[in-house]
Amino acid sequence: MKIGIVCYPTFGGSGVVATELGLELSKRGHEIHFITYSQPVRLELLSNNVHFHEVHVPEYPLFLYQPYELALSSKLVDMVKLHGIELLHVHYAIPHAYAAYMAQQMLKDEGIFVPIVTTLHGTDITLVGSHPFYKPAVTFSINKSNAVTSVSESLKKDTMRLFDIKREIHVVPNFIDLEKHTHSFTDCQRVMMADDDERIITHISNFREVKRIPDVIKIFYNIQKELPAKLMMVGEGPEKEAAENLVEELGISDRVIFVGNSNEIDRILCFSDLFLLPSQTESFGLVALEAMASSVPVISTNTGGLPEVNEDGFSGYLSEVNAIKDMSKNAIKILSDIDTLNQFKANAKVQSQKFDLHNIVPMYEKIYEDTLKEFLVVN
Ligand code: GMT
Repeated sequence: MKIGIVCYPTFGGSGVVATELGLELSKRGHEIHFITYSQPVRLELLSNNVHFHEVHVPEYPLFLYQPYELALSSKLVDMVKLHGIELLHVHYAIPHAYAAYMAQQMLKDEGIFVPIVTTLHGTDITLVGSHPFYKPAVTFSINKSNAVTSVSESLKKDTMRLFDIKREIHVVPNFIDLEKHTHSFTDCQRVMMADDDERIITHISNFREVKRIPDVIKIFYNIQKELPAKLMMVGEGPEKEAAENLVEELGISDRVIFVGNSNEIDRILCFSDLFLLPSQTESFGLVALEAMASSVPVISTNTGGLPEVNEDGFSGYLSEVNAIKDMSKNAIKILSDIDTLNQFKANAKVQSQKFDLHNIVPMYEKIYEDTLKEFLVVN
């Protein structure tokens, strides 16, 4: 099938899922066209089956905000016509589902029929999408999509609760390529990061408020009082500067390493002992799954889709949002005894196998086939 994929091409989880999905679909014989405003960060190689088409938004002084949706809709129309794309899969409803619907209507006028599959990822529904300023447009574009998927049961429930949804939502959990996270000993450059007796704790995110970055630092502060440890802070975002200040205030600058954005997440996770994700909300927590696939147990909050990913007392622990003491205590419990740590590491790997891409990507293929069939019967 010829599939157009629209996503945010950045380090965020929705872009990562869309990119990994496109790459796996291409291996399974589909022709994939990424249509985004820049090349997705995880898309390294283009090939006969993987194409990238950039959406340009020319600047014009009259506009305070450049009309990205308009440029995206136009690009979708052009690419569908040029490459014979049979289906559009848009990730993150805002504004992708809306732009895809406009493209679909323009194409229909020319006798070309292309169904839209929309995948809801998280804040497109919760923090951003349900805001009164966006809600009517988001409701409309979800209802007008030809198939809708959400990345967790929890996100599906939130969508049904927050919007007036008139169609089925299929839950297709995020997935992981387990082979990419299976390391040989030589891949792990642990010695460069910490002494032998030190535990390495990692946090990876886009440093937005929802990630509760100060909680990460406070939990680490409590851990390092009990045992030798280092904290790796990976990513960039608005909360980073405040995080650096807090680290300095607490006098732990020599034990916290800010790495910035990285395309080598698997290498960092390879030498990590524990992952911290104390988010306010998280529809799934893809990064927790990436950690577990690298045998790294997860201390997370018990919010949104996280309990569907991280099994309490098995792959890590779940605590209430803001329960810094509880998360510190659980982290220390895992880290202070080597047998316990090794058991949790093994469990984390086992838990990640539930999300093997070989089981999940066919769920998307089935949705594409059914949607295309139904759509062509109606049109
Ligand atoms: O919604 C966001 O914050 C952005 C989005 C992204 O593009 O990174 O993250 C969401 O989608 C990810 C992939 O499905 C999920 O793993 C994240 O949990 C989810 N973020 C939130 O719900 C806060």
